[in-house]
Amino acid sequence: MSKIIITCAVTGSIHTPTMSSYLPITAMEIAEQAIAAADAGAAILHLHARNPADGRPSAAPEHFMAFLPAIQQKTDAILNLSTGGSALMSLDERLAAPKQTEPEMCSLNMGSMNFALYPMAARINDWKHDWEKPFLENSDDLVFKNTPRDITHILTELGVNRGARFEFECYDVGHLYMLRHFVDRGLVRAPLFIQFVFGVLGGIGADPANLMHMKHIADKLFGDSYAFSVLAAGRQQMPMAAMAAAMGGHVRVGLEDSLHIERGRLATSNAEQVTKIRRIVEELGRTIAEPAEAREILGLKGIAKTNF
Ligand code: KMH
Ligand code: ZN
Repeated sequence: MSKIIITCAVTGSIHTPTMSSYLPITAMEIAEQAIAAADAGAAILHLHARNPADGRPSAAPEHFMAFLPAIQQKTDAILNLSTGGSALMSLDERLAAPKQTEPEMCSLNMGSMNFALYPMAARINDWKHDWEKPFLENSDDLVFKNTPRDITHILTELGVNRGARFEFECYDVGHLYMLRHFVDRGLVRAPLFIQFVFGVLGGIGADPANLMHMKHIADKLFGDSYAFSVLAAGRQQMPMAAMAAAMGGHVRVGLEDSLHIERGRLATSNAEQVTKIRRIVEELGRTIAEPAEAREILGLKGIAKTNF
């Protein structure tokens, strides 16, 4: 089995400040936690920005630029910018920072879908900020829009024109077929890095049988021209990542996907989750990839060609 790439998704746009005081919000918090996660073994840092005033998800280039240089000065980890942003943002908003900063890697969501966060609101009474409750509750009538035209635009603007490679986020089996369609159109080339995403309400559930099936279909569609990684949102984060590691896949952890380190206990940092999954994968006999090795596996253009 090849070396295992640990991705850490540091803050995301799903969780809100009330849910955990450990969720990084300001540029300094995001940078500190990202650097510590890299030091703990994450080769890829998957990054979103937030408005430091109230923790609201942001895609503003100035919010990204407040932490990207600071992180890259302290680590050679691969900085992977989200193009998903949050479902409330327009595609232009989502792409402003990656277009300007030209990262080595970006996420790319392979289909439009429901992205229902509202069950999380039911568990909270006291909110830190006014925006949080409606943000979560209104996800019952929100489409996370990633049409074939959107995907084509991202592949062209960031991939063809700026040399980025992608973390293809596949939340269901149909998204694998959409990815194959883009391979057939010549807009996507090997080696593919496919993130199997489990446990988002609107996508496939976090169930071992579903991981087997996603892998089975990906094997059929992409043969040996792809590598897979697994993220599971919520409490199945670690078990599903461990299963991926045992199957020869890569893993993603981080507070974007789960706020917990174990049942009933909040993770105190992203690094704590990275340390835990590193311990699990090493106990399984696998070796983690350093950033340089991950760049080689993924065929990235290198830090020198970024613009931050
Ligand atoms: N939050 C994850 C479930 C993106 O940033 O493009 C998916 C994600 C999407 O990371
Ligand atoms: Zn993300």
